[in-house]
Amino acid sequence: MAAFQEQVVYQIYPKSFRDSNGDGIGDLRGVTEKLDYIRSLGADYIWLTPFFPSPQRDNGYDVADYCAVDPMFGTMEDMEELLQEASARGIALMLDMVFNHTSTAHRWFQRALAGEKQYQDYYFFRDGTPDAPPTNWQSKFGGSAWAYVPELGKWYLHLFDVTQADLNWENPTVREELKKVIRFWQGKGVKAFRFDVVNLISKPDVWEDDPSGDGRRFYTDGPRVHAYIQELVRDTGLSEAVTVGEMSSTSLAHCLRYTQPENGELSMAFHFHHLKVDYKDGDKWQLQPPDLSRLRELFDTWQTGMARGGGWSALFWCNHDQPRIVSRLGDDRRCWKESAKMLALCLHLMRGTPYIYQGEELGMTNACFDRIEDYRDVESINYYRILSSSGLSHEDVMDRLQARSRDNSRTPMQWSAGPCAGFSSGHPWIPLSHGRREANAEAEEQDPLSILSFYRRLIALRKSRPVIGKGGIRFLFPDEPGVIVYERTSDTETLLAACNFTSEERILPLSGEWASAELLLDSYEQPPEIAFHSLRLKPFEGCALLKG
Ligand code: TEU
Ligand code: CA
Repeated sequence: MAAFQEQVVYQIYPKSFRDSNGDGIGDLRGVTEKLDYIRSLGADYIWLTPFFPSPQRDNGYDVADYCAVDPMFGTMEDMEELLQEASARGIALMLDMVFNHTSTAHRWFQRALAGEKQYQDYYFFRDGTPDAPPTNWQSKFGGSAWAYVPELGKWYLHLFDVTQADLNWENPTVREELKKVIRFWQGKGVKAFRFDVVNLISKPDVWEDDPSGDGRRFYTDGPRVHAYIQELVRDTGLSEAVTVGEMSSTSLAHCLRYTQPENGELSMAFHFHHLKVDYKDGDKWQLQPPDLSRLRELFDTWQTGMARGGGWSALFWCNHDQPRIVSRLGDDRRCWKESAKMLALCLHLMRGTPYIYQGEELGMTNACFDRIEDYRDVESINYYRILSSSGLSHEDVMDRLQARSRDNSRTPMQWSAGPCAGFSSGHPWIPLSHGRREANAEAEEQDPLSILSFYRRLIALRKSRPVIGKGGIRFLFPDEPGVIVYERTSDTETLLAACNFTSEERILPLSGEWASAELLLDSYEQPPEIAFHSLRLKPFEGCALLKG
């Protein structure tokens, strides 16, 4: 297999991907059924989000047993079959290790609750009285990050839901337990891993209030995080594997350390700054139109900085926590196909390993739920309550959920225009998107101009043009509003990607040598106009040119 620089990862949220037995819930056999589809896309890895036994408070990110399969998703035999069938098609599986916290249903936590001191040390339990949590830190899903257990007279820390208790990595026994989990899956042949919020695992030595924030400054990229990752990687031979860490609110300096090969940490990192340009004052729940200058600047800073320091990024627009990108930065009404393709081109030709989230390759749009009862996500439901009680009207809160809810990306995968979009023969656990239904695999499969066909071409291009995986990167036109243009270079060729993120035409001055360049891809059917000294981009047009 080629190195991960030339590869592409396809993310599957199994609950919403394909239901093989009609109970309304996607499952592992559903994934196996669709392997040929993923192969035809050209993806090398499938990142499978958690399918482990779980109370499903956070759709499986609340893990109760790391080494088993939840019956709602199937059996261990189904998992083994999936591994085998994927491998027969040259596809490797990437499993999702949620090691910052366990579900409170995990037996470790249950034994802690039963009073076993040894297991209390697996978590952060602190003595106290019900009126005074140890710190003022806030949970990422709203409310205090501490929960009180009256029977024990103690508080425990949960940076996410109250049923997701943070693990105490300071305790060497915890670190050994987690290594056993990696070895268990390696024993089944798994060679790639994603680590959920792994930059939050090292908590500070002293617990203190955050005078102006939610506490993240104390535990984000915490004091011993690099040492813990290095130890985990070294002791489980993970340097041979492909690994990616999800880095919440991180910094460029830390991402370099997480991913520079000589540090013995991870292959690559997810960082999120580019997905906050439509957060007003950095607050996810306050809407503002995307700040496109900021977007360009962030890509420049991170791409150039990671390249200079020899780090590696996971490139992504979409995942199971993010709204659909075509609804967010594109125009899903008037320029649906063109903007979906432009966004794909812009991301895939940058320096890093691209991730495609199920349905993104079809141009699936946001859910557009208009009733609170349609939402399933714990964060959305919590924030409905929090925002409503802050005095906002029902309509205002619903607008914010429509724009920001994680359920936007969790609606059933659209396989066809048929009943239930071909996802299930039963009643799906979450409603279908009210957005575009023509975004479906059956309709796009045979259409050479579909978004799906465009993704296939982009992936094939990465594999045939080493400059995409290996070349340097330089951003151009810093002052041109609403466009992102960059150049990728190797010793022998130069690729130019030019993307218009606006609904107006943009004309860019371009040096004469590009007039004779090869047009590799364009988000429109008609190629762009390349006059001798200018490139004219239509609304949401993206194009890639190559000169030898
Ligand atoms: O997400 C981490 C995370 O902090 C965000 O993506 C979060 O969902 C968002 O900022 C809330 O606004 C990871 C998983 O991807 C997510 O699904 C889990 O809920 C979370 O960790 C806890 O395990
Ligand atoms: Ca099922």
